[in-house]
Amino acid sequence: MTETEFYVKPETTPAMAEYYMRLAKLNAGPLWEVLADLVPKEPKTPVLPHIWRFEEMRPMIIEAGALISEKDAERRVLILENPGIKGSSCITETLYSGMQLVLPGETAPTHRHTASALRFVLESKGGYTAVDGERTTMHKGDFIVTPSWTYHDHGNPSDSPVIWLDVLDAPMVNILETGFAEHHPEHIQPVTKKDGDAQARFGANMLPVDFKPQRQATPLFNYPYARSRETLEQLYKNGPVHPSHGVKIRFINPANGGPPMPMIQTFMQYLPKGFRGDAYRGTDATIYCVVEGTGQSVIGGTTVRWKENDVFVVPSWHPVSHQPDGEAVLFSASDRPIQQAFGLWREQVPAVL
Ligand code: 1HN
Repeated sequence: MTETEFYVKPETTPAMAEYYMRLAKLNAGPLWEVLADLVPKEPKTPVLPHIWRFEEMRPMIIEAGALISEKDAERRVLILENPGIKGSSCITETLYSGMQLVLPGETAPTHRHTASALRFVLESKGGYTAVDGERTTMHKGDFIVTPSWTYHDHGNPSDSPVIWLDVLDAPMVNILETGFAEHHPEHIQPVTKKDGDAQARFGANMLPVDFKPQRQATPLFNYPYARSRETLEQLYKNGPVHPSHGVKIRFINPANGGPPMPMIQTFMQYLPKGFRGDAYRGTDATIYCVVEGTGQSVIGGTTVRWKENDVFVVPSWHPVSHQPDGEAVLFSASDRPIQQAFGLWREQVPAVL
């Protein structure tokens, strides 16, 4: 017989139950009753595979635009809460995600917090986000980083709504009880650098000669889609195509080759026309955002059909296989750096079902 659990708890007799009640009064309990949950044979998660469809979410966030201003809300965001962990404000056990709207003419107050954030741009004809005195113009598909404890604010001087996906490591920061936050003395922080400054300094495989990292996160804070898309295209032409991933790249901190933020790794993958991905699984629960194309992914037996700007979640250790209708591009983010830092991360390629 194959072992289905690492440990199977024995029957609870009435005498044991009565004993547990007395034990509970001492704020103590029997390990043998909970060992299978505490030390699972393989990852157990309440997190469910789920998809948030942009065609349903977009009208809702636009509606929020009529109910509250970005200024009054601090940030006008619809939380994407995983249905398996209701009430948590989390999309996975360690990550938070939401959809943010900045309407034409609006600004969001400058603040900073210990949680790190990323913005993945869904819709923008000229919104900006500012980090540490530099504004970067947002374009669809751009991946933008707001490192821990850096002042940031957003604005939309264009005449169309700006919508992006936020991902923060706030749940993890809070598990560690290390959350701090404060406002900048000014609503809009002073602009001290030119748009593109970080790109020129850190985005060309070169560093200023005396550069000394001031933080663990990337000094390059916008990774423009034009460049990621071009890279994927070139790599597809040159091959090979991975049987599970298609052509997949990870974003890095150019100063050390590590992840862009200490606790979040991000990726982008190109799935060519006709691609039928092999099942893959990893221990890092992953948030996907569809950048281009339509298709479907099978997540541990659940099939989700997706379109541009849809967001879906693959829980820890759930096999996933991607099948685009034509060509497609997916962005993704996970807590892999945390798992790797402690020697916990595992993957199975291809995943045996
Ligand atoms: C935050 O600061 C932003 O700066 C967005 O845009 C979402 C969710 C939780 C905590 C802080 C932002 C956030 C957030």
